[in-house]
Amino acid sequence: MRVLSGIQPTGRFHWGNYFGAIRQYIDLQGEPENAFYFLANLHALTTVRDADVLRQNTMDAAIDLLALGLDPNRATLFVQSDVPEVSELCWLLMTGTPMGLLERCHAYKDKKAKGLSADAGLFAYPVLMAADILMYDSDIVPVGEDQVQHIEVCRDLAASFNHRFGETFVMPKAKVLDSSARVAGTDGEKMSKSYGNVLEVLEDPKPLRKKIMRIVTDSRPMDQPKEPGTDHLFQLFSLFANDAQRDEMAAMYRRGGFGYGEVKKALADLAVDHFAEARQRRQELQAQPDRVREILRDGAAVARRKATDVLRRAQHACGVK
Ligand code: AQP
Repeated sequence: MRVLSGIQPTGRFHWGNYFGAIRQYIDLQGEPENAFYFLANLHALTTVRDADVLRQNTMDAAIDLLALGLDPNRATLFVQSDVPEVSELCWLLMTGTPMGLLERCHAYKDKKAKGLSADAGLFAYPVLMAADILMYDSDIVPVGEDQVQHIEVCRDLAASFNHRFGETFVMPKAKVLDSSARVAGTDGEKMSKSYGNVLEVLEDPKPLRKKIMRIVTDSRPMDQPKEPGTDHLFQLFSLFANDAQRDEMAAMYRRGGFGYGEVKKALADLAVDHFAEARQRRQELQAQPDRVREILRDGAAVARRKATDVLRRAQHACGVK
């Protein structure tokens, strides 16, 4: 049983990335051969167009994942482009991909709808993502809710390749955590780098507190009771709170007579505390870049061994070898 997931080094990780995906990576690690996690720098190229920034982001992302608890003795961590086989597999899949399937993918549709520019890389991104997954015979893909559609595309492409050329690919399944499938940003929309509404995981306490205090809330009078279930500030608080803290906060919402400033302060205290150890570990890792590079190099060697096998199988099946 192999778990695989990728994350883009497009900037520092935010709470959506952590609670939607990274936390699952850490929970699901066990044996390095069975837990593959990669930094999706080829995907990131659709948004990061500065070579130095992309290289730096990739290193930062590796350090952050290790600081947050990814353990190279229990998981394989690598950079996507260090396994070039994935680009060839992407092409093998691309040739059978209907345009209409990609036109329906919401990551592309949403960006277009928001007036953000899209290139062919963003349009074809679900096919590269399918190659990323199928390349390693992955069984389980832990992701946030926004990626479930892309896993469905991957399954469609695998099924159609298998149907045409004979059993080649393992059929993967998405794994989504209900409680944090879609983390809201500071404006209540999905937390997303491109929407500018993120709270970063390893941000220093002072600027983090400031951003939390600026979370948008409604303007109902303080004495009015409020429904916690539909409030994004309460959702964010719940990510960090234990059951007792959550119940107490929910009761306060229903009673009314409180200010959102109190909730924000409680959220900031919990969040700063939650990531304190990881912030410390990050500082230590930052001082050992060679060690981090070595982890990535070793990870790529393990991933590439598997990728070579699967690519050979796919090439053979479709007749290019
Ligand atoms: N708001 C979110 N709630 C839950 N999970 C989320 N993920 C991202 N945002 C949320 C999950 O994080 C993992 C990494 O995905 P990614 O590398 O594609 O990150 P992203 O989508 O690039 O993050 P952004 O901020 O949304 O970037 P832009 O704006 O550039 O697209 C995935 O498992 C994803 O589900």
